[in-house]
Amino acid sequence: MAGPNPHDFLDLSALLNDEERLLRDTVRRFATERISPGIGGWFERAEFPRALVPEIGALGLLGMHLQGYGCAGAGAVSYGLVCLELEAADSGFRSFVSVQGSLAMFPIRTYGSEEQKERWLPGMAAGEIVGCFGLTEPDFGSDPSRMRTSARREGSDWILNGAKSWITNGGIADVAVVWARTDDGVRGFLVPRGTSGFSTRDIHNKLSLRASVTSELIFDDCRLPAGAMLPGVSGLKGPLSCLSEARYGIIWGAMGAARACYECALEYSKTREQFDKPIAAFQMTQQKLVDMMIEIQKGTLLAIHLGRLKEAGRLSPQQVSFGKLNNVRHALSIAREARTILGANGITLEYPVIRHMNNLESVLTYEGTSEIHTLLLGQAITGHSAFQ
Ligand code: TGC
Ligand code: FAD
Repeated sequence: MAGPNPHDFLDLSALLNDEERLLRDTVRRFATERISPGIGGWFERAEFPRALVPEIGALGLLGMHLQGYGCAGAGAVSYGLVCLELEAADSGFRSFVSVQGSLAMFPIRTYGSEEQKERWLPGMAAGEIVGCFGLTEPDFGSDPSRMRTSARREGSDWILNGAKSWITNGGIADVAVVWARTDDGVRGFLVPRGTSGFSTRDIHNKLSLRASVTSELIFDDCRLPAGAMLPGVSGLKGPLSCLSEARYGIIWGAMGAARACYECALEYSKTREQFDKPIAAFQMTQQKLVDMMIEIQKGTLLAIHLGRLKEAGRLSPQQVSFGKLNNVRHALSIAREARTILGANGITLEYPVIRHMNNLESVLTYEGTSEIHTLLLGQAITGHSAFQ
């Protein structure tokens, strides 16, 4: 009898239904055929291939976990599998899908007016309209409650002033979901590209997530009509609820990046020979590969469990923090170990490992740093807040 599959040791595939497996295989094929051949070059040239966005839309992956307005209404595990397969190619593509679906479309779907939903969502689902999410500011990252960006009333209009930083898709977005302080607490605004007083500036010289656009958003007396505000939510719970959605996708995505590193290191170790033997035959290499494989299987099992809780409407933000913290830090350590197995070859873009490793440094920081998620969990188990 054949032993367990080195690529799915615990047969986690058996925990998925036929529809989920079909979706996973379709997205894996798309990633292998359409992303993997170009990714080394895009990363090196710091390019995001926007031309692929309508293809991703045509596959039904944008806002896929939302209902109506051209969205697929898929389950949480399906959405997670998509994140995993895209991030196995590159974190930049999972980032794109997270921002578009969970951070831009989700607040419009959940908190938007009927007019806002009809205006933006079908085009965003199709990949014809790109969105971004502006919460972080130059001086306020982990603590967005102190944001300075403000919106004040002038007649029925809103006047937006301030700046957002580190915004994924900022420079290519057709619409920005921007969170600003008002007399009525934090509110969300939909700011179309081209609005007078709104400009963007891309952030260059990144050594991580190079195949992803990251930008500043600048608002200088930017005038918006009354209908630009999201009517359905006020307070920080608006943006924080979006973060729960996107963080959920990262739980899965991180395992995709980790899997790509493990598979690359496993194959490399079987063909690279030193001291007259494949390096896979050395105990220390096996220790590294086994530790990677175990953490990937555990992290993927965790993702499936959290996905099923989400589908049952029982997933808490703290459980999302558990998954994000655990899976991203293990993915980063797997990428670093895989890099050592590749020796010198591990530092080139000829192999995916160092690209994933560098990308995961951003993934560890964005959507709540590992320290913030540790504090959220610490608060959940002790009852004491240690944020300040
Ligand atoms: P706190 O007092 O705890 O909460 C304020 C209100 O929000 C509610 N809430 C949530 N609601 C839904 N989901 C969540 N996850 C929620 N967390 C909190 C909370 O119940 C409360 O509601 P109410 O009704 O009582 O007002 O807020 P705080 O100011 O103490 O903040 C807590 C803290 C530090 C955990 C929060 O600020 C935080 O998570 N900071 C990290 C910031 C962050 O993650 N930024 C990410 C920016 S976006 C990004 O990185 C995109 S990268 C995308 C990519 O490319 O993939
Ligand atoms: P800081 O908050 O300044 O933190 C610096 C260090 O201090 C961290 O280690 C942090 O954990 C630690 N720290 C802070 N407070 C505490 C505390 N109370 N206790 C212990 N340690 C603490 N933001 C968006 O709004 N939209 C986006 O689309 C977006 N995309 C991004 C894309 C990329 C590539 C990157 C790198 C970031 C992106 N971000 C985005 C911003 C991201 O969310 C922030 O970088 C993140 O929230 C951390 O904020 P900061 O960088 O200002 O770090």
